Amino acid sequence: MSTETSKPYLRIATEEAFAPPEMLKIYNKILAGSDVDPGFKGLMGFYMSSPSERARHIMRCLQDLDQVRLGHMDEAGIDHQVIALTAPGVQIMDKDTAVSFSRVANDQLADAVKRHPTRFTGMIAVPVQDPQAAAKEIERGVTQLGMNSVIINSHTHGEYLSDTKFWDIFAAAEAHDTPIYLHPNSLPRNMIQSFQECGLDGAIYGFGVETGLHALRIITSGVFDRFPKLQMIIGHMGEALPFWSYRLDYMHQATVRSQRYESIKPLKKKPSDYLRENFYITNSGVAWEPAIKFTQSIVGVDRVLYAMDYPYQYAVDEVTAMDKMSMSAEDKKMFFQTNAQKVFKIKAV
Ligand code: 1DF
Ligand code: MN
Repeated sequence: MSTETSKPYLRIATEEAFAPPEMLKIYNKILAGSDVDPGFKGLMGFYMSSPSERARHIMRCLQDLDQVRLGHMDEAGIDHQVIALTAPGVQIMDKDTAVSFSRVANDQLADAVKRHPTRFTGMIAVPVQDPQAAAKEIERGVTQLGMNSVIINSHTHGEYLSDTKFWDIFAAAEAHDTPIYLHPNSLPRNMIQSFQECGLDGAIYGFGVETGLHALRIITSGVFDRFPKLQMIIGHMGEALPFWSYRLDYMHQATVRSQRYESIKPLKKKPSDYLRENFYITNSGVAWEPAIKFTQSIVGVDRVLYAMDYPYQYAVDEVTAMDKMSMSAEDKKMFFQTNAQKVFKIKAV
């Protein structure tokens, strides 16, 4: 029996990042300006200037959409990557640059998918700063570029998608049936100090806290009552929200009943119902069987997907650990392959 035909599943990694060299030029300009966003400086300012081996390796991998990346995928046994513009993407740029550069980035990613259709799928980057332009870019991504999902790197200059001024983006995503991957960003100005002073602002903790907050703000603002078919994806084991479900449901109801906050309004469903019906969860950065199984038990095996977070967490041994999970063959195939094929509408693998 050849290894090809005996493979029980394909491994599709769903939160993988790239950075066009042209975007790094724009980042360098922003970093050279005055009053640079401290989160951006601490994140991309670090990776782009650090002489450390980890940073240099990440910068090289991020900019490649051909042999370097494919070599690493082969080495780790990753059959297919779902690729998105790395955080903060265009969201750190001024509005006009974000509008024009998101098109450039999406064209480049679509070209790479054309070069390697069985290996890559692309997400659509959108200029959140201009919701109408973002909605148009979703339409262009779907109809012209063959892409079927959207990447948003959490807050945009401290603003959250719970604000109704952004809801044209949700309307477009729902209309085009494109799930939105809500990926972390560095912490906004008004939040970063107490995290950065102890070194916990990044992927170690701050990212998860802020992105979890963002997802919750989207839920509690009533986005899914207004757009019931909208689907979102969150990484890092749901940024811990599955673990919070019980308390969220209890306290949301208690807060509504006591009319404590104008902003906590009654919803049609419990917060955890939206988590179960409107979110897919990836295990990016969390190659840990107990957390994966717990999340499957909360949101269902059809809503938990594999992700590696290449190149930030390029760890070959983690793939082996995930292969070894004690899980039925059917559930493992859903986790590694079929859920991703369905959510991202992947045809060629
Ligand atoms: C890091 C982690 C950076 C993730 C990322 O993009 C990222 C990091 C700039 O470790 O600095 O996507 N991550 O998703 O965990
Ligand atoms: Mn990531």
